[in-house]
Amino acid sequence: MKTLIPILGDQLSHDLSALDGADPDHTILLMMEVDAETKYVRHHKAKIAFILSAMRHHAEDLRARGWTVDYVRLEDSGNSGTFTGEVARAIERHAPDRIVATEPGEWRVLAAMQEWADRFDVPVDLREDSRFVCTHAEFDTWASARKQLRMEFFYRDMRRKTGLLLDEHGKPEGGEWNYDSENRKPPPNEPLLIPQPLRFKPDAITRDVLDMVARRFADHPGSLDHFVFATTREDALAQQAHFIGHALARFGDYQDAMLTDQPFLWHSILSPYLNCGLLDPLALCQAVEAAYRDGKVPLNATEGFIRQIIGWREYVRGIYWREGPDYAQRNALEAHRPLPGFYYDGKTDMHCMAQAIGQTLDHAYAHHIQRLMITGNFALVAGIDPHAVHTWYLEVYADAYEWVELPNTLGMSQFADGGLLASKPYASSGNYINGMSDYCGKCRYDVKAKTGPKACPFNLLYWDFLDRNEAVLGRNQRLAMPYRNWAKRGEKDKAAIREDAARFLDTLTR
Ligand code: FAD
Ligand code: DLZ
Ligand code: SF4
Repeated sequence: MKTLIPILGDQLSHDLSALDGADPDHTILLMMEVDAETKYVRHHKAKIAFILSAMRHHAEDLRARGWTVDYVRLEDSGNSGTFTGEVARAIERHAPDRIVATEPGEWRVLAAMQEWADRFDVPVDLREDSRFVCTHAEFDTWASARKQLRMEFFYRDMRRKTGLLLDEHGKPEGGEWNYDSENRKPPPNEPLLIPQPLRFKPDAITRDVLDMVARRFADHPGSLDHFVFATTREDALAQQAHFIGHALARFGDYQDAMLTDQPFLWHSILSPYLNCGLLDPLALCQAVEAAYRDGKVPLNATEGFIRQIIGWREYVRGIYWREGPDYAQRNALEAHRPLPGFYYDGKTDMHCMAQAIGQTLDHAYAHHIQRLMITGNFALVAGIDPHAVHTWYLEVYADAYEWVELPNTLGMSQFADGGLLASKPYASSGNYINGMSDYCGKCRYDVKAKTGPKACPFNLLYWDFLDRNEAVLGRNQRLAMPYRNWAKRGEKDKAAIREDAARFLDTLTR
């Protein structure tokens, strides 16, 4: 029986469920570079180059392991531009008896794949993606039994399921499930000790892709000048080992810290590789646990890192698939302001925003707190349309696929799902940013000023945000204290904040 197995750009794993039981002698693996995927949002140039180069390297790797790979390049003549069109052409070329595929990471692509059986009159076996710790059914069972879907309890179940960081009695290593209270220190004053991620010199395959992307996607955001991503499994594993050896020990301590012109700090920079399939999340967590058991890294860093992967990463995926395709349309705070232009060029005199956006355009990377508490926080308190914010995050990060980006942006960062994912909005004044970074000392605004021409825009917008959204947020217990503080302010004071905030917001749309 001849089998056609399409492999998508984020399915670059050898243990893909579609390959289970496949016989290399009777199987054609189909890989497709298609316009529709490169253009459904205006992806950062480096994101496109990373995915296409990783796809081309993976095809070589598969061939070296004995598979027959039919690889369609973006500029091949006759390329129809869509997955469905390319599967149709491959059916003509190979006349397969059946199609086997692993489910995709987006509702949009799933809808297209679900039509293949009818459209092509070939049986389609669409398999669950086994590269995640939690299955769809397990997440549904967990979520159905609860009123509130809090990550912490889900995470404990994933610890029990994987056996990660459990002692011999099945209890959490060290006695606690979560060591966050030992994490999140302000930035260290020792820039010379900051480890830098490995930089991978583009090989001939990557150089070809970079040239093509520069030509074809010149109007997309971002730069190709700093492209140093790993594009093979071997190199991604080298970055994994480098992170564990040089940065992991202080990952927990400085997880939330931000420093001018230091894009990476003690973060792993592994999300692009995990999400496209070059790295395996469970194997990564096991390697991290092994470093702890060998006494090389402390428990707070180990637990903090593992929580991000088997906790947050799995949890947001569960939410994405459970909530359905209309999740992307939610707008609980009815925010409708357009995304300011400086999200695409970094030209703003807010130093924190210029830093987070600037490094995003350079590297297609920003770490979690920059995404959540700088660019996300600003969009939230400024009342930007969450769908526009979602589109931006999906475009600009090399690790962005809808299953992981959407719940993080729309739910966690913009509170547009009304609190399904986060128990309160991640909104803050400049004070938080000042505490976790060195940004404010280099800014033209004064982080201590609450009103007036030098007032930090985050200060104005934070209170204005609470004021504007009191009808929806006023009864949130976790916001009781700030609302009490707001209520205590005199009317003159409140009016000054509202006026200054309105004046500032006006500059965004002009
Ligand atoms: P590290 O800080 O080293 O963390 C280790 C790993 O934990 C990451 O590689 C990632 O796989 C996982 N992780 C950590 N936090 C999360 C989280 N909240 N959700 C899922 N996985 C997590 N992550 C993406 O992979 N793709 C996205 O498109 C994406 N969009 C985001 C949008 C917003 C608004 C926010 C607030 C967060 C987003 N994240 C996204 C989560 C997180 O910011 C990135 O995973 C992280 O910054 C990647 O950098 P790193 O590999 O150096 O991570
Ligand atoms: C993101 C992306 C891009 C830019 N290009 C391609 C492509 O040409 N071919 C491909 O197979 N995948 C690409 N991808 C990743 C897909 O968008 C991703 O696999 C789907 O959204 C399913 O998650
Ligand atoms: Fe950002 Fe305000 Fe600090 Fe400037 S003063 S860096 S705008 S938080």
